[in-house]
Amino acid sequence: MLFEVATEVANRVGGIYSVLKSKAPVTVAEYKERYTCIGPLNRKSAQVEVEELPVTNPHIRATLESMKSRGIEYIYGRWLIEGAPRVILFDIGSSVKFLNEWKSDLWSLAGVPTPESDIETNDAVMLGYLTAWFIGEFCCHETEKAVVLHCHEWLAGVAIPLCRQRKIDCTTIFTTHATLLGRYLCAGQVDFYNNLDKFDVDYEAGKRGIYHRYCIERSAAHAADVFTTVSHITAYESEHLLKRKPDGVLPNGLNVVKFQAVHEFQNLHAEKKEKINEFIRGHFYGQLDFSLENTLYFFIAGRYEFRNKGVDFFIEALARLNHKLKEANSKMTIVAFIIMPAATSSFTVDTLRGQAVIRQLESTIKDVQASMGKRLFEWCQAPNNSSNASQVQLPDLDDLLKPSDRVLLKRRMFALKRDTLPPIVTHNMVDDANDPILNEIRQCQLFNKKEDRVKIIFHPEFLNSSNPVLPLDYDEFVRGCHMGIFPSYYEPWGYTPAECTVMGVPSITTNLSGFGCYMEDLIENSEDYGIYIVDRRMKSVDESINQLVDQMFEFSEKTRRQRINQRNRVERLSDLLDWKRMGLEYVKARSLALKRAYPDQFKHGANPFEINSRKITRPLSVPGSPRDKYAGLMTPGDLGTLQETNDTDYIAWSLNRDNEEDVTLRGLSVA
Ligand code: G6P
Ligand code: 1S3
Repeated sequence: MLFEVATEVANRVGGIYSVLKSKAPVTVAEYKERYTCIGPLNRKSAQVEVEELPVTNPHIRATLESMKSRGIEYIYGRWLIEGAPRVILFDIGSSVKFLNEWKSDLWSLAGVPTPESDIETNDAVMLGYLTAWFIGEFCCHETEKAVVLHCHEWLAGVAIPLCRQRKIDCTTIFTTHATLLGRYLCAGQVDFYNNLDKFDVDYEAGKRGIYHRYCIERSAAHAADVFTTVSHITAYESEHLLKRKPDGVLPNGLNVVKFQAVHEFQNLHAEKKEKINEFIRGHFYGQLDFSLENTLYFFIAGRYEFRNKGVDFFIEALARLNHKLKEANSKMTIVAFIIMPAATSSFTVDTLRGQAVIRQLESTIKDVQASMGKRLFEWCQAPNNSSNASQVQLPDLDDLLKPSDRVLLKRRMFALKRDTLPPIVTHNMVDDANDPILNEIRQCQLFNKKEDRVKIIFHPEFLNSSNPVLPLDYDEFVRGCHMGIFPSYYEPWGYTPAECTVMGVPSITTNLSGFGCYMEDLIENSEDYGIYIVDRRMKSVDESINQLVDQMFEFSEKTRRQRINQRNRVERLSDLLDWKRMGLEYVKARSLALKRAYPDQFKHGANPFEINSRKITRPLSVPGSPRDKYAGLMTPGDLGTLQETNDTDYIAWSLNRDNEEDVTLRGLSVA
């Protein structure tokens, strides 16, 4: 039986939701009804994401009924996503009466302090105790099958030390998708990667007021049978900040949906780009003096973490690119979007007005077009205009365009006039004067001036198709763009460039992101495949920014044909990111967890999947373990550390690749 616990089960917040949702089809295919996700109940999202069902498994039912008899509320049902996994969502509020008792237990059990005022930590404690309660009782009922408890991130990690301390008959996996300290340290002005081994972790956590959270994270990492992260770079970070070397890396995959015909995604690009063009016509109304045929759309998107997500780099690089394009007399214009949610009150009047005046103009032109067409039709039929067989008379513009049409058109054209520059932000910001993105744009003077070859648009809200200004879902927007730019400083994995890849959109990432390192390890000449990687490890800040500028500039010089070819190549990489491949690392992690918890039940020296007990079932697909370093058959974990399942040694990973033996498996053919 597999239970996966996270705060983002049926509740979209960030990356972990994407992991669980996209992974569901492969996990359900392997575990079927033996797979259940556990999370806190958020009624608003559960209403649309979960269909309630009666509990069929007798042991789960008995456990939940017993919890209910002590006042615990929950929802059991089917998560309405592909794979339809079963979910148990605990109403955390119904356990508040136990909170103080649990907090004091956590203190005496693990020395983890939990201050009164930290609501997030209180929720983590309640979710952890509810999960451990559930698993403890469930394991008493279920004596036939082995139980794997897989918790994601510190917010869902409290259950792990509890299970260990209570000696519950299950095996545990803890996956961290980022470390708390890493995120905090990187957000400040710290040379993080060069000092990883030097930080006084308790002091640093205490200084930032997150010591108690850090304790939860660290205890989950240490108490788990198997501890994993999402990338090598985060594994390296965890080793130093959490003081346990992860047993393996579970890279994030995507549920890749292939089109029947290859050209279909190219058509989608053209279709969605036209939607973005419409928005641009409105946004730049009255000042659209650049050709949309020679315009490229770049974007950065994600959680608003100014330094961690590399927005500082992006804006500085755009300013330098602007200068370079002007110097080169380039005919190209770059429109760079920043899609990051911030506190706003509404769309600006100018933004709404821009879209309105363009739509009015469009609709007036349609009307005028229709009446001109009718007049032209009538003119051509009129016998007077074609009475002479050898000569026909065509109408003048005045015959077709009536004075009333002219007045209407002029009014629409007057409405397009404006003295101000096209805005750099689409919304009214709550704290305009102190917003880091706006201040950086101001400092770099990227004001959408006529002479600028790089224009900038900050949309401080996630996209959706009911947006009145840019009515596109995020996926559609990505398809319509030419390039995604994610120069992150702190990025344990980074779904954004991975999503670009499966949609056939080139992207720029860094060798400080899990995704960037993964691709760099897999593909030689990744730039040819539309995966550009900025070196933020060995280069100075200035050099890295210049590298980013060169990559963007080089892209701007490509012809349309070259861009189309590159999109085809990028799209071909999507198989590398498919859960069908990435999911094998999860299989290995579970296998290792079972092996550690029940060593006697594995025959000595035999294949770990050849199981000597009816308690543990064979996984659906046993991961391959290619030995040939240069074969294209490897699984992602062969770059990683989940080697114990295959009875080989841990392969250490280091930031400085020059000092490392060649443990990577380059040369994978993706052509
Ligand atoms: C797709 C379409 C082509 C279109 C092209 C525009 O490939 O199939 O019909 O010409 O996109 O590409 P661009 O890079 O200029 O947006
Ligand atoms: C984390 O979310 P984030 O954007 O805060 O988890 C994601 C899923 O594993 C990961 O892709 C991302 O890099 C992490 O940073």
